[in-house]
Amino acid sequence: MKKIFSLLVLAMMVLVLAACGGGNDDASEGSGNEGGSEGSGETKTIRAGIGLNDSHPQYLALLEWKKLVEERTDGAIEVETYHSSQLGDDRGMTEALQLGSQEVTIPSTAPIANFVPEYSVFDFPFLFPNEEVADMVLDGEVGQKFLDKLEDQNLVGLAYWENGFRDVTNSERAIETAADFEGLKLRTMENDLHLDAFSALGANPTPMAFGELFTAMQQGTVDGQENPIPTIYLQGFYEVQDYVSTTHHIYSPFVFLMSKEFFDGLTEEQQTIVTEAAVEAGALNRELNREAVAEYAEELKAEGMNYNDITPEARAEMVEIVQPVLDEYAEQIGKETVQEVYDAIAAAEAELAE
Ligand code: KDG
Repeated sequence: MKKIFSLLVLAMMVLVLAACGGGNDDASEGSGNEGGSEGSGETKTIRAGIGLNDSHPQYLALLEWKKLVEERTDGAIEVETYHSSQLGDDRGMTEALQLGSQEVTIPSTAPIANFVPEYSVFDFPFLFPNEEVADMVLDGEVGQKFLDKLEDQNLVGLAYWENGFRDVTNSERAIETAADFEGLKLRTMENDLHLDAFSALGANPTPMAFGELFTAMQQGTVDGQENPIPTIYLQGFYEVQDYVSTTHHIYSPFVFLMSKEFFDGLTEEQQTIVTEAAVEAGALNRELNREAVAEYAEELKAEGMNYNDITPEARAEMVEIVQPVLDEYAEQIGKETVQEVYDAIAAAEAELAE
């Protein structure tokens, strides 16, 4: 009797404990803490990882986000930042968010298409005519609709940041026309549309995590790659590449992702704080990135890279060559979804032209 009574008391105690904070243990293992300023007072920790290095506008803006979140939550949320693929590659980190073993990552839309196939539309070559139109579409209704699609994947999209217009570098030749892609071993992000588009252009593309890229170029495993100018300069690609050609073939948005489990564990006020801070720091990311493009293009020339722009005719030829690939993906993604994006782009262009 006495024994059962003490067991009951014990069970009661465990239940009471679980009710008022047991989750923390679980939380501390993976998805942050339940408490926070309004809650139990325990600090919640966010591990935020990216692939690019600590001099890239993406990381500088992430540090700004950290500052805003820690200030506005009076330290109830602490942010640990990791750069240079320290926590893994884009796909691995996104999976870690789904599992709740990491809280934040900011990949390009290309790897996200492996989780939400509709995101491939954002990587349609030559889709966005310029950054202003991209901002209007991504920060508008269509952009929000795509962020909402992430919830089914246990992810929350807080904002769009900018990777930028992607250009091609390689160690073989200048890309003047589509024919210059012939047989070029090109690294691409892990995205089937990128692979199919570069195959259609005659290149020999291979998907690879960002963290492996520099070594692959150094060892000649690949002849080249494609990324925006700030990445080409700040990651030191000019040390292992001779040619940079401003194809501007894809405008690459970043998506600021948070683990849904962690986000749902925040108070409403904290959810607003992390989201508003992601939008504000995103504006800084875009500003720094656009300044960096102009500045670092000159730096690449100064570093001895052979720098060429492509003509509108050459770009039109590339658009024509990849169009059948886009038609195929539009079928897969859903023509309505693709048309919605095209309509939003046309509306933004019209508004800017007024
Ligand atoms: O931090 C983001 C990077 O991991 C990645 O998205 C960079 O554009 C990129 C690439 O080519 O992998």
